[in-house]
Amino acid sequence: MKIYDAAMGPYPARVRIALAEKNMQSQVEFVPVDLLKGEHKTPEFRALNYSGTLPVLELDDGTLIAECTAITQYLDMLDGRPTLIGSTPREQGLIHMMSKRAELEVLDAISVYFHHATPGLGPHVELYQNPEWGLYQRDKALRGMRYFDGILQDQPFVVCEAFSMADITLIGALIFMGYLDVDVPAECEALPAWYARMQERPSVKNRITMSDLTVLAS
Ligand code: GTS
Repeated sequence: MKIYDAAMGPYPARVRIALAEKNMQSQVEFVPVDLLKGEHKTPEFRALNYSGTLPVLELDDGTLIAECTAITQYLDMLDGRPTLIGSTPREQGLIHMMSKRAELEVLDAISVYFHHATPGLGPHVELYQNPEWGLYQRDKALRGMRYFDGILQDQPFVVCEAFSMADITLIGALIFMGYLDVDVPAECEALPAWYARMQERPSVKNRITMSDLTVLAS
């Protein structure tokens, strides 16, 4: 299997965390794609993923699976013992819902803020920017964080009593925020406490970060 990604990217991190949780990193070859050069918007890359985004999983038979949720689902099901997407219909429904909610209300909103209201990936990649839309999405993300703070006041994980894909999606959002000037609202206590606990997990703690790349480049 190959995964086209950018090592420090918040969305790719979701799949890398899932791989580490499943202890499957050695089964994958990572193919780096340079976002700052806009490699993900070329016709060659769009032939792999119409949406022009990372990550993309390519199976040995050439099958292409994009979208972090779909990739995580595929990887989690491979051994027949899903631990991230839920094992009962109820768990699967709840985890899918909350992962989608973490995407819609926080992670994707932060991403829109980045691409529209900051320099984003630079002028040759960001061909259309709407700063007002970006700031609106940043505020949406702040509301989403307050929502998840409320959820996490009553339970240790985003869904039920176990770590899941829904936690991974929300971790992706906080990784993205860490690169930007967006902070968790000051009144939120459960969300930062949850994130501190998440960062103790080897799958999260040992991931490649921006500072690792800076060290490698120096
Ligand atoms: N819905 C997609 C998914 O879940 O996979 C979104 C993927 C996405 O936005 N990926 C980012 C991307 O390709 C990668 S990263 O910014 O997290 O590294 N962004 C580039 C762009 O131009 O949108």
